[in-house]
Amino acid sequence: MFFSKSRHVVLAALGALLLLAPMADPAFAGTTLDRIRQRGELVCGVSQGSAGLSLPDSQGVWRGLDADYCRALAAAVLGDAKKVRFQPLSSAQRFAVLQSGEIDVLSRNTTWTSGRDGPLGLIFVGTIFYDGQAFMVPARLGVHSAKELGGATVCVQPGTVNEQNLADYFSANKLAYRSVVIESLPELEAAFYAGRCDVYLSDASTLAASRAARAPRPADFVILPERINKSPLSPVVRADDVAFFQIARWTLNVLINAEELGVTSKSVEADRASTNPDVKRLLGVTPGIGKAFGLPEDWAARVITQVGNYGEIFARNLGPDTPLALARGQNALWRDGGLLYGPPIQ
Ligand SMILES: N[C@@H](CCC(=O)N[C@@H](CS)C(=O)NCC(=O)O)C(=O)O
Repeated sequence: MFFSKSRHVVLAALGALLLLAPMADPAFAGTTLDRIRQRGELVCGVSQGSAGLSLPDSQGVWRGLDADYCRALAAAVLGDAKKVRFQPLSSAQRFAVLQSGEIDVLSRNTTWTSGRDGPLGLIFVGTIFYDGQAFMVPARLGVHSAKELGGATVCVQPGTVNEQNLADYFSANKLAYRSVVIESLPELEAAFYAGRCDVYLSDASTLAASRAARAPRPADFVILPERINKSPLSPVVRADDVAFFQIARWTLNVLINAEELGVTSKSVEADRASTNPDVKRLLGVTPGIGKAFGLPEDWAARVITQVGNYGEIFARNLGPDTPLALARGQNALWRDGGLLYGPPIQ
């Protein structure tokens, strides 16, 4: 009797779960765009805090290149860059949370690799920042090259490409090492700056951010010159919604094209009167860019007005006037010797 009653309870609970499942899991209800519009905000997965990329300021406002990409996408799909809910995620959590539909887009210093783009049911939007992984060490060690790191203790976060690159680099160079794996970035950084490990391995931008924001004395730490991999950072969306993927990809392309064409947040209004055919298409004065993606013709104009072009976003978050003081380097436009190249809006 007890058994059959409890079995009924279990079956009823299962039934309720099955009924609720499609509603509970937003990934299965309509298109991503519909859900964003119904909700009235874009849910964007960011890091738990990396200066220049995604980090709340003293007022709690998220700042950084990745945070601004979320704003640009919100301006594209909702017409308002402010309609973003930022969801901080650890390295290990990020893909599962996107797969489950809890967030619409992951914009979180995530390296684009074949092992992630293919099998996870996810798709990478396009490179927003060309990075490379590097080692940071205390200056007092007197180390000038990664080749001198034999026998070092290395702090590394799980769920990152850093872990594998660490093993690959040390084995290729026949160097011994010991890894200290710490999931939470604040804890990892505390361990590194307290001297519990000799080396902190991550994307060079993350290291520069950490040193500027968290080192007790930034000058006491050196980022070694070697870049041990290519680390193209890209936003990520689910692969099952191609229309949303294309909006995400062309939002990035709009930011790059706007810089190429010299259209800035300040110049958009005046540029509507431009006679340059590329500018007219970008701003929707010559129609096409709206229809192509099922958005209003002025969506790109709103993105640029509200968030700026790629160059403005870079300067605001990472450039020489910020604590990170990064040069454009590979993230300059192709015509300036960098890798950024916006496919034509036509
Ligand atoms: N780009 C690399 C590393 C990304 C990553 O998660 N880096 C760590 C620092 S080592 C980070 O940003 N953590 C922030 C956090 O956990 O909130 C990847 O995609 O695997």
